[in-house]
Amino acid sequence: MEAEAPAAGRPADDAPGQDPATPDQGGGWPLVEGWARATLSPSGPKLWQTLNHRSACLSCAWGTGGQHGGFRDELGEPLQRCLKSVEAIMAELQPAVSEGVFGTRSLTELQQLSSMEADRLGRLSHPLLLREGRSHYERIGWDDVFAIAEAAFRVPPERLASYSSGRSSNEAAYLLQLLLRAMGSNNLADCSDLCHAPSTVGLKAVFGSGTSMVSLESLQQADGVVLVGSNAPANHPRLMNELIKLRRRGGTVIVINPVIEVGLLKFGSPAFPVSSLQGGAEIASLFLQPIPGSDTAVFLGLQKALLEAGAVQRDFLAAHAEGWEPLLEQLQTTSWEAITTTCGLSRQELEHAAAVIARCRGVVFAWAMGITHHANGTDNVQAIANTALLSGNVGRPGAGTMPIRGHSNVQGFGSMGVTVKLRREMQEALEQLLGRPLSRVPGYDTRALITAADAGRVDSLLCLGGNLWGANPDATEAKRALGRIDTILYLATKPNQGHFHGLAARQTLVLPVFNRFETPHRTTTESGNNYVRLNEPGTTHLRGADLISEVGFLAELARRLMGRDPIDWGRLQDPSYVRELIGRTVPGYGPIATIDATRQEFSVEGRLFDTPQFPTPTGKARVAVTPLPELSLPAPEHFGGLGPGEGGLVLALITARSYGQHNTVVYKAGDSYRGMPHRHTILMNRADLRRAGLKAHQRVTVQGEAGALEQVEIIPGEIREGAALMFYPEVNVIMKAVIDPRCGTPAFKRVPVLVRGPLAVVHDG
Ligand SMILES: Nc1nc2c(c(=O)[nH]1)N[C@H]1C(S)=C(S)[C@@H](COP(=O)(O)OP(=O)(O)OC[C@H]3O[C@@H](n4cnc5c(=O)[nH]c(N)nc54)[C@H](O)[C@@H]3O)O[C@H]1N2
Ligand SMILES: Nc1nc2c(c(=O)[nH]1)N[C@H]1C(S)=C(S)[C@@H](COP(=O)(O)OP(=O)(O)OC[C@H]3O[C@@H](n4cnc5c(=O)[nH]c(N)nc54)[C@H](O)[C@@H]3O)O[C@H]1N2
Ligand code: SF4
Ligand SMILES: [Mo]
Repeated sequence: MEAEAPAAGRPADDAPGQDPATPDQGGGWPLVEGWARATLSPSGPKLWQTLNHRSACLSCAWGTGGQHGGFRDELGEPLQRCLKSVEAIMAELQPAVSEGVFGTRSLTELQQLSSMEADRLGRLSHPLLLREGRSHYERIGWDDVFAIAEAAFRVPPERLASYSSGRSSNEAAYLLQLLLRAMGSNNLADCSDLCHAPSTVGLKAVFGSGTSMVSLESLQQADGVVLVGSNAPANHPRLMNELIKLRRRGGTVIVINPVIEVGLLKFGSPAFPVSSLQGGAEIASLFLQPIPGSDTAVFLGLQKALLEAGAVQRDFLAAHAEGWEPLLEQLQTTSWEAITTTCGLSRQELEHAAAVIARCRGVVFAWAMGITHHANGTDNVQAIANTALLSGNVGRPGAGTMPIRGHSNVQGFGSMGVTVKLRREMQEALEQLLGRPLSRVPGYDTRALITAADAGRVDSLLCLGGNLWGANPDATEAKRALGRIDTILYLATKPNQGHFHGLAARQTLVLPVFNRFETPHRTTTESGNNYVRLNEPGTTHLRGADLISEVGFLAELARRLMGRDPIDWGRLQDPSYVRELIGRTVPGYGPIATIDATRQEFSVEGRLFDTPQFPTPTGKARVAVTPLPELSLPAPEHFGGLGPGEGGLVLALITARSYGQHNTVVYKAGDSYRGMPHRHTILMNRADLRRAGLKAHQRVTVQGEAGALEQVEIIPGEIREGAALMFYPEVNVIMKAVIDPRCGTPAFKRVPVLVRGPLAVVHDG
């Protein structure tokens, strides 16, 4: 299904008044209104003070702020701050949770709170403890916290684990992994396991480096972008500015997405006020709408079309790649029919898109969760990398592969060694630092952690941010598994549902920390474009609160556990000493050791490729065959079938973010851009409704393999036939965890579900 944008309008049967009007551009006036509302609110002055503070934006990993000032990107361009950043800051500027809340509200009451209600309780201000058998969280002092934490960490190392979410600093991340590894545990689960792990694994296999090879400067030299499985208008709004600029200089944007996200057709960015007022700037030059989970087939199709058109850069491959001959053979032996039936796109569409790619001087391939959240997510990433190689689009400015990373410092966590796949170089450097070998017992990634906990193999868990309960598939399993852990410590800025549902067997602690712009010492973060930002110290608006810095907490815990063995853990209270150690042990991070004096932000060395020379043993990229996925859905009977008088059908469910949430934290109820007025909705294609005998706005049951949601309202919209979309985290109760075996990442974007409800009288035509 292809739409030459912006022709992909709403179909004729969408009569006015039938559905709430959805905007015909992303961004636009709601953004301006959002800024105005926030500015005029009581927190307005503090908001602007924070926006101007020299620290990186809290929200996404595109990265804004730092030493260039709050509104500038790494190239010093102004007006580079989006409303999502405001949303994130406003949530942090809330007053403290009021005194009485934890004293008077029982756990049962707290468990009734929605994600938004939990967040709106306010900021955490004092350490809290929930003891076994008690109904309420109680306030405790830091001495007691450390006594409990210390005892909890004195367990056999394989029974000790951490989980982290990429909002904290590099310094905290580094300390977290150093603490666990020094204790003998490699159990460093991280949100990236649920996110871009397939990109890291896939890119490392091909290029020897697991991050984006494209800098912002390089992106600005491209004349083509292929944007796959990304809802950037909502989740990386500043990338939209780059796409607008690329279109203005005559470039082409090819979007590949089963959902026609309105902001990918047209986007009104406040950075370009005139076009914003005129209905937005055109984004997609070409929109391909494949079947969810079929991207490897899409890219095999693009490669086959390049091959048949004589557009494969054979000289380039011969000089700079290996293993490509078997891929060309695979392309020859894979039939067009196999490709097109798998992905649902026609041969003409694929040939047309391939011709557009071949015509461009430089193409950047960018992707997000639509690519990684699949049982073959790593193949998807490698299929993209192969396409970039076959078309000669790597290893020079204006071209390359660019995973669009999630949390603002999730990439920094990986660089700091918070991973179960530690690079050899770093392992050796850490062994030298600690003067002893690290444990060789493989660590638990996030899914393995849940499985191990469920089997009673984890005693203590430290969560540095995040919402482990809410982020996992199969919420029932996650709750049970966490309930089998003895002690869980949650370090967090704000309460979330995980603190009320993800409870340990014996004791659960919720410990309040400073956020990035409040931390009383300097920190650093790394963006998805490999740019390391320096964040200046700040202060909190919370009067009388008893917060701790994450570095302070981890260094003190380590000191109590290990004293001066084998390093002076107490000295790690000093973040510049932590930076010195990072400079010594983290590949590409040399300049961090002197950043306190130089104030020079930098790009991590060895990540950006301006020449086709890659950090593999031979210096060549390693092409690998990517198998065509076999996509099928079970029959309705798999879910218990349809009842008498019921209509319904089995669909591939995409679970995604709305325009008003940050991961498990919901800021706004509805999603006006997709026409979904509240969160208890399912986006479906009209043809599927007719086929199933269901109708728009009817309430249905959405039945997954782990559970069902009742009374879900059907919203008809621009989604590929056979697919549906619902919002995470609420939907996580219905799905089983099916993972990509190469990296443990769950298939959040292709969840088999049965949608069923009373047969509606259908008036067709
Ligand atoms: N405001 C805001 N910003 C955020 C976040 C947030 O929650 N809110 N979260 C942050 C994090 S941690 C992350 S990981 C990123 C997430 O950023 P995204 O990856 O953009 O987020 P998702 O909502 O998961 O949407 C994925 C997109 O993939 C499409 N898609 C689904 N299945 C397929 C498929 O099979 N193939 C293709 N080609 N496309 C598909 C969906 O239609 C959707 O448009 O954003 C980061 N930034
Ligand atoms: N069904 C489905 N499930 C998914 C996804 C999906 O698309 N569909 N997406 C997956 C993805 S991509 C991701 S990344 C995960 C996200 O999973 P997580 O990263 O685990 O979850 P978040 O909701 O981002 O965590 C938010 C919490 O972090 C805490 N926090 C915020 N700032 C700080 C800070 O500075 N320090 C500390 N210590 N805590 C802080 C706050 O208490 C806040 O409540 O979810 C995954 N789960
Ligand atoms: S694009 Fe991302 S990093 Fe930039 S201001 Fe928006 S949320 Fe922050
Ligand atoms: Mo993510």
